[in-house]
Amino acid sequence: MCSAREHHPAFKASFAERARNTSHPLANYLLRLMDLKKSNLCLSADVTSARELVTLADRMGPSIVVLKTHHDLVAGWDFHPQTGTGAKLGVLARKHGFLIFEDRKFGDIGSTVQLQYTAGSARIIDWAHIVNVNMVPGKAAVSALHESAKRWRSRVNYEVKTSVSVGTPTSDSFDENGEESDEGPFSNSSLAPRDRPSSSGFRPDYNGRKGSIVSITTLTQSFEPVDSPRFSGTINEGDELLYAGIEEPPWDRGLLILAQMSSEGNFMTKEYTDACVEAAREHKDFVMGFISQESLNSQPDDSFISMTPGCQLPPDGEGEEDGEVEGDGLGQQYNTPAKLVGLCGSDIIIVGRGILKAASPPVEAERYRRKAWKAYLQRTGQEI
Ligand code: 5BU
Repeated sequence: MCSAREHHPAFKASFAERARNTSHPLANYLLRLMDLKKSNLCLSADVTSARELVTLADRMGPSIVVLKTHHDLVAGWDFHPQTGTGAKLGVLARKHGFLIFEDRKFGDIGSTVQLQYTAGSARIIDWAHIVNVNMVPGKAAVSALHESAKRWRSRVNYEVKTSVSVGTPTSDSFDENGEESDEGPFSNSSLAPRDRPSSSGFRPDYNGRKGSIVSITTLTQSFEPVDSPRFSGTINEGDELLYAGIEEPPWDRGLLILAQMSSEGNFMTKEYTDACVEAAREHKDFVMGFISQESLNSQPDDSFISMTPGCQLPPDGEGEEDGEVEGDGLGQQYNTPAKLVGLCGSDIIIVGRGILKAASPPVEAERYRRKAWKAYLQRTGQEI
């Protein structure tokens, strides 16, 4: 089911060693976190209410290194940048030591994916450390997301204070070129992502022509450095803790390229997968790895992380490690952590229903964590 990659140095290297050879700031952080927490488990938090999601993240946080979300299937997602669901997950991520991965699978032209990443109600880039891209539209989606992440990174540790005054419009208030930022045509491109004004007194239309003028709003901004995005919402005071033994994650965002899928009969050919690897090498300081069914490191200096969905264990006690696991009847196929991590060289297993549907999800998460970690130790020849 997977082509062996054991000849690549990363296959046998410990996560700590790989961290030392990885220049990507977030990949470096994640590998060190895995080593510290003895976990290579990502929980796919596919629950349908924001309340359940936040509770789940808090309960499962101790076992995982990545929390994977699909924000668009969550009812009641609160979009407030400082107190909303993304910010709450951020607090829990710092408390338990995990990264947030929004499994958004961007798959459109460059300009659209930039807007989907940085704008809209969700402003995914503000709260998700990691996102992924479906590269079917071509490599431009990767470079466009990279560009957005760089722009966001250069502004993010400045909080913007805005003061708003309303006055008479003047003709030179308009951008005659109709230039748009990656946050969208109606946004003020000079503002940091976390504190844009919600409305302005005029709106150029999409062609850059002057819109109708109601009044003109003048914004005065001052930029104040901040160390980290602090949550100021309703989570208990005591929850604002930091996971011990490692610093907070860097501001640098990471991208995973969707190189192979777990679903039966998917159309991701070898040619497509190879093109994903090529794109990753072209954007090494942004692409941290792949969603794939095996390690895709092949050139000597490749140090990409492979994260793998389609993972389940047979029930406790029934040939736990080597047993076959049936698919879900809707196209999903499953393999065990032993196979994915031990044989195929995957680094992180992504598990949803295998954990979520268990009688005790935290106990089951620990069982998955132990199995996936054992497979990693065996692969890298470390003592169990
Ligand atoms: P499961 O309950 O463990 O089957 O959930 C798997 C999750 O991983 C789910 O959120 C999928 O959307 C996601 N997934 C996947 O299953 N297979 C893939 O190839 C990719 C994502 Br990409």
